[in-house]
Amino acid sequence: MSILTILEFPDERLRKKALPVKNVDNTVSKLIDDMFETMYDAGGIGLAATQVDAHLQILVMDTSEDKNDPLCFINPEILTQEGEFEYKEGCLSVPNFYEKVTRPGQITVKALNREGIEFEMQANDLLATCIQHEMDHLDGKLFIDHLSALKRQRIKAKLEKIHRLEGK
Ligand code: GNR
Ligand code: NI
Repeated sequence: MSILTILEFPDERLRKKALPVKNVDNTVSKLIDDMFETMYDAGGIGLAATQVDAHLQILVMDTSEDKNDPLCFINPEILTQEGEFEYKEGCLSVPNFYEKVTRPGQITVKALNREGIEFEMQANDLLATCIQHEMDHLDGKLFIDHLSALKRQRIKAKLEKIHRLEGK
């Protein structure tokens, strides 16, 4: 397994739209293993393939306290959404910035698991937020796109400065 490099805003590759996975083959399995290792190593609760410059519809997630409940979603689709939930979100691709975002608070999602078997799941609150945050990545969207243009611009300027100083 390997730890992959996580792209950081404003990298344009975070704007690419992910394509559906046609076959859950060994290449996809290896990518999923590497995504889990990368997510756990970075201390995140979710990771989308887009963030590691793989433009396929794959998400990994673990919102459990003990980091022992790995979830994988391939070609996810939201079937229903209801209610509202507000959460102070962060993103491994927008490091060290946290802002409140309101999203639907109860969703049902359909996806393939890592064996390629279709499943449906209901999710609430933090898990629902995380699934929607990750699905946004597959669509080239970031949580900061839910904020005002002014806030987004400030975050962009600060990250660009940090990247300049770090020589990224
Ligand atoms: O680690 C993460 N924490 C988080 C907190 C609130 C809402 C969403 C997230 S996902 C984020 C990891 C990440 O960037 N996934 O794309
Ligand atoms: Ni993110």
